[in-house]
Amino acid sequence: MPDYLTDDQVAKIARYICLPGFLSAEDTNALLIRAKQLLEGFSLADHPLTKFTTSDDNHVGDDYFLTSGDKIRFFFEEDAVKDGKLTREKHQAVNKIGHALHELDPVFRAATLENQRIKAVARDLKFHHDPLALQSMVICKQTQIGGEVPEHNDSCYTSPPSALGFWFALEKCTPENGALSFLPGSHLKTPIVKRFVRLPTGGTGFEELIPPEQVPEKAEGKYIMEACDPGDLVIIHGSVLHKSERNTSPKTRFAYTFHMIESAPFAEYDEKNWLQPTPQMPFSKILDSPNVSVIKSVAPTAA
Ligand SMILES: O=C(O)CCC(=O)C(=O)O
Repeated sequence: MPDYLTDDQVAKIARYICLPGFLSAEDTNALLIRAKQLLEGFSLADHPLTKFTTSDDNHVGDDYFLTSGDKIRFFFEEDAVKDGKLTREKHQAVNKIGHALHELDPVFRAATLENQRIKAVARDLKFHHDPLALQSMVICKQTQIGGEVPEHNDSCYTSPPSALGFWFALEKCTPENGALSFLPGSHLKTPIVKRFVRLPTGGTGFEELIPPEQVPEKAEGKYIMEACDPGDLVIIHGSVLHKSERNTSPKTRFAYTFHMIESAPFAEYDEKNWLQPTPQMPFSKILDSPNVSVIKSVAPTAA
């Protein structure tokens, strides 16, 4: 008998599942308030004004980004920095906060590594033997200039691919402020064709996994938008294509997300990945004791 999910929900992880009201109003509010405190509190004094952009030819690759895996750092919206200066107040200029909130910040840690419901979901899904948490972020989608997140999937970390995204709405997410959309079934038709890696020449870039002439036609279909209320959790299969549009509305769209992957020896972590565990901060386990067996292959399965 699953602890938290229904059997139907477990079956749907081959695409994505939305769990309304996963976080209580109190817990959601605590995360939102904490995110806003962090935005108010960080210093611009030694900040390199790193922007977060997802376009292929201009991806973040500076040291501030590359060494952020075990820190809490602040990345600006593309349109919030002009001629080396912020065009608005810093708390309204940050695109995302990352990438070790779940390790370092007590409020985000409580919602992630110490969250009994997350452990129950990991046990119910049996998607991983011994899941690890990594890359936590608050995505702010600021008013008017909130950056779009182009179509992508999240399976870049391990061989075989094993990522699940846990994405929590902290505010109401609507078509106007950049709610997430998904391409159902894309996990079956879209092999992982490239991944975001550290380049030998420095910085980051995309490594092609399949020669361009062998890349199959793009998965066809209609994106489905998941409008969400604060506290809803969307669990995203690592191979499912998803995206979110630019926010030009007067309302922010704060969300908290982290990724869950399989550990060795069941999956091998890619040493080229931009995000590497450190001796001081290895990736933390989600479960107190591993799942005895997995019922979902980490490779995509039919929905
Ligand atoms: O929050 C968003 O708009 C995008 C999130 C996303 O793509 C992800 O968590 O992988």
